[in-house]
Amino acid sequence: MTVSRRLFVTAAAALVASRGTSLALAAPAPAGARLAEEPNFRIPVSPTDSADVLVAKASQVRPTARQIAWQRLERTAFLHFGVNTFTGLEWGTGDEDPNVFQPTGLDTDQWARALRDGGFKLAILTVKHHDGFVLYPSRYTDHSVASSSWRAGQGDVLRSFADSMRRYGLKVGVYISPADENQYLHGVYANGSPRVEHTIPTSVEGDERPDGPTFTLPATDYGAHMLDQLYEVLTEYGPVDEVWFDGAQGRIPPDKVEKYDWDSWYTLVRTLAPDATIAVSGPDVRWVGNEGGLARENEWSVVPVAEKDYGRTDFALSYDAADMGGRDALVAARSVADYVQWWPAECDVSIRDGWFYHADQQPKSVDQLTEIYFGSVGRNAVLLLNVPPDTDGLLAASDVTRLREFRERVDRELPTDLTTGATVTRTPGVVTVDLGREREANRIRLAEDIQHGQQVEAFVVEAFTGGTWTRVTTAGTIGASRILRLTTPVRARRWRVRVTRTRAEARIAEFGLYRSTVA
Ligand code: FUL
Repeated sequence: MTVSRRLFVTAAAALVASRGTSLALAAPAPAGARLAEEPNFRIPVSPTDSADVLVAKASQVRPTARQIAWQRLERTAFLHFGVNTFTGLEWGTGDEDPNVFQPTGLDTDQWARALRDGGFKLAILTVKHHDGFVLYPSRYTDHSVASSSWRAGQGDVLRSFADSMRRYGLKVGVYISPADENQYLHGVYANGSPRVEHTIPTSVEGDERPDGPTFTLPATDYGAHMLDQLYEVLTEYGPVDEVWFDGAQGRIPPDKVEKYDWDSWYTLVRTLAPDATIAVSGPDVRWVGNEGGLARENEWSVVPVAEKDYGRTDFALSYDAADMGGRDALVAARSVADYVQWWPAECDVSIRDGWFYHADQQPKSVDQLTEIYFGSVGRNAVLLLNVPPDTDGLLAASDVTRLREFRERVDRELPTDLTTGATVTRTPGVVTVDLGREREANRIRLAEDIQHGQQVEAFVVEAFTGGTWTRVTTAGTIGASRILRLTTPVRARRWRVRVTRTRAEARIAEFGLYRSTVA
């Protein structure tokens, strides 16, 4: 496949370049081809598909390996930190004095310890928010930590963050805001420049970077700026597991619209960070549709999607539709959907009212966080809880305590699984456990083996009491993780889950029973 020194690869393939070798990626394949190596990740639908055909197609959709790994994380954290931390704003202006950024006590190990002790497996840093201020010294902007007198312009929050997270066993995620007020003020963002081929990374005078892969990708001036920054972040800070792009526009005048070069950005990410999920303006992870941390009662990971500008996956239905992937939703979306796609939900919510730290705000209570846990992880979604560092560069003591209390509470809600060591019998659609003696339970945890898709539409949990199988509770979807709470504990030796409606063969991977010690 090598033609002289050009390497032609499908955009999803990893490109490994030896030092001193400059390799160029050919113009990216269209998004459809990009995903071709993951054939069941999405399946085309047509307006003439019947309800049964749509459901059959949805049942054939499968997650990618990186999506399966991501869904297992369950608890992930967001860290909103930047100039807004010091100006008190939620959305910055892009013309801030970089010198306002003075986190004199920055201790990212403290962040990592608190998150680890809270049960979090990955953390996403706002490397760039809408103001355009970046938390590492970038070659491509002065609106960065390097322009602050903090650490004499030598500070690098991204470096400290990435090192600390890995030291404490957390994965690393980066949020790079597509909207960029500072680049707008510099006439780069939404400047009407044509989409033409750019060589990335853009060469900079005096650049002492060792040679690495180069890309030739279509982009506007601003699109190339994003590519250059993504390149820096993804080549100089170790492996990244989640790249977070949102859809917000910041305060940029509404008539100044930059049409983002999604296909080129995705190509770069897939090549430089092949394990990274691209969320939520991305193909791998979907915004749940609210910022309250709550998934739908029945949350589907297979949903109808529309392919928008330059390969961006978008909602076929409204982002906050009450039903996103049920039979009715599939039918309602068929005239506007291009595919049914594995696009699992991420629930982002802040521990405080704002995303950035404000001294007058308080963290949510343990009860609130627990409701969020059951409403997200308990409903087939991943929790993305924001914990904002303060002006010292530390997580507030109250938040650190709350994170630990939250973890302890979840541990008490779901202590030892009573089915450990139980006799398990499986028949089609039914899993029965015999605990050996009567046990009392009031929490039930279920999971499908999502390697085989998401299939269950309805199920009932029963306990053998008084000589007969008695209904304990009933619900709809399961997916990667479903947790049900009983208001009154049930005592029984034999328990079973019986799937009552499914799209294809149901494969129950987990059926756990717990006695919460909270109530
Ligand atoms: C949104 C942003 O506009 C908010 O400021 C925040 O970063 C949230 C997580 O995403 O799109």
